[in-house]
Amino acid sequence: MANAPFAPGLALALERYGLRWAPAGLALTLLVAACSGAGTPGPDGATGPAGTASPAVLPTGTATQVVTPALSPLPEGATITVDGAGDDDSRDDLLTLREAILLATGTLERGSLTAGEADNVRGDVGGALADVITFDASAFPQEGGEPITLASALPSLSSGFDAVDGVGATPVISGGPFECLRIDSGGNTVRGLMIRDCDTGLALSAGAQDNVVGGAGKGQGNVISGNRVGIEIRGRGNRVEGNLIGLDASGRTAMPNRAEGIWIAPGAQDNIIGGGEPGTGNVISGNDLFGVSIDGPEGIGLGPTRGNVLAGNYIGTDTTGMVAVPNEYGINIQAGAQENVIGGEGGGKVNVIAGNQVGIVIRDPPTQGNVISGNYFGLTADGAGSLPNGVDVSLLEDAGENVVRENVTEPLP
Ligand SMILES: [Ca+2]
Repeated sequence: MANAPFAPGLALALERYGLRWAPAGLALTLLVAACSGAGTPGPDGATGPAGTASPAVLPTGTATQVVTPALSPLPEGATITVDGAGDDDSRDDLLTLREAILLATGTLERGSLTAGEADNVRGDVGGALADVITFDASAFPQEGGEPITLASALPSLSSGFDAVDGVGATPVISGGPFECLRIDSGGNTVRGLMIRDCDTGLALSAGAQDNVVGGAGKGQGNVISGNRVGIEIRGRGNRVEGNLIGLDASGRTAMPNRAEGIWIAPGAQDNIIGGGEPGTGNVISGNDLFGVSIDGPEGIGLGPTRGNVLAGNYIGTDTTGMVAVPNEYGINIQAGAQENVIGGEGGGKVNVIAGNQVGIVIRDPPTQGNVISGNYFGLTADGAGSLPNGVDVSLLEDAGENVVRENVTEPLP
């Protein structure tokens, strides 16, 4: 462990985005945890209770198991094919994404469509059914297609168990200074999209539960880049898998979200970013401020931000895991976020946190019980080469007790 000068960009960067910053006296020193090699004891700074390295075992006496009620699935509904790249809701021959969401959530009646629009709706449709919105590949080709340029936020996915599925086409949603797409319900899927130029690309509200953003299969991941915030999560039990966050579709070039790639916002619980199964890892790189920020409820009066898991992601590299595409801060944990897990036991759960200016920063007194274990810091994804962060782990002096142990910081033999 060593003291290192405070990275001068942090306070300024936080201020730029309207975020709170610790008192100046505390900001002057970073406590840098020298991460241990594999299998060796944690650094002095890791003062959490023993036996907490496994993500399944949270610090004794502090874990609150929240049982999330299971959602009741809805019966199968329509397949709705979007063939218009416009953003209108008008009775013409083309069906837009806006119209498709209005149909799937029961706001637009099928009977009011023109014949040309109704041809794009196969099966019974509406808010009581699980509808799938797909995209006509001839209208959304891989090369030379037009983006869907939004004039305002899309209608939210409010009725549950719908899917917006861009797999097989190449739909690009280009937004503006608003939340482009919002999920307010449970069991929805959003995959195969590119979402850019939005204030927030995709927002999962406090009522969003058990949704899937992306997926492990080929083409199921989304590209959510070039926004202010890529994905905002306030709900519970959602999964974010196989996405590119802060990179363009090549997976090699930065297309920054300006604040957070993924913002796990106050009150969010039990969400999984990545997960450890093949294909579930996200690549979260190139973002101007934070790759992922886990933000506690301090001073806001919401329930705890707890039990969120980041596993199997590349944070600060390209899709190969071998080349740096830096976030300023790979991961930020602050404002009383508790008992979140970065990494975990088992090869697939390794986050590769490399190439960033700072790998992880943890700060604020009530920020405690978080476990950072089993990750590669400053290494290529194969563990064999060096791909340094400026600083791997910055435990600010005002942070509570967190566990940083059994991460790998030296190239494997
Ligand atoms: Ca229309």
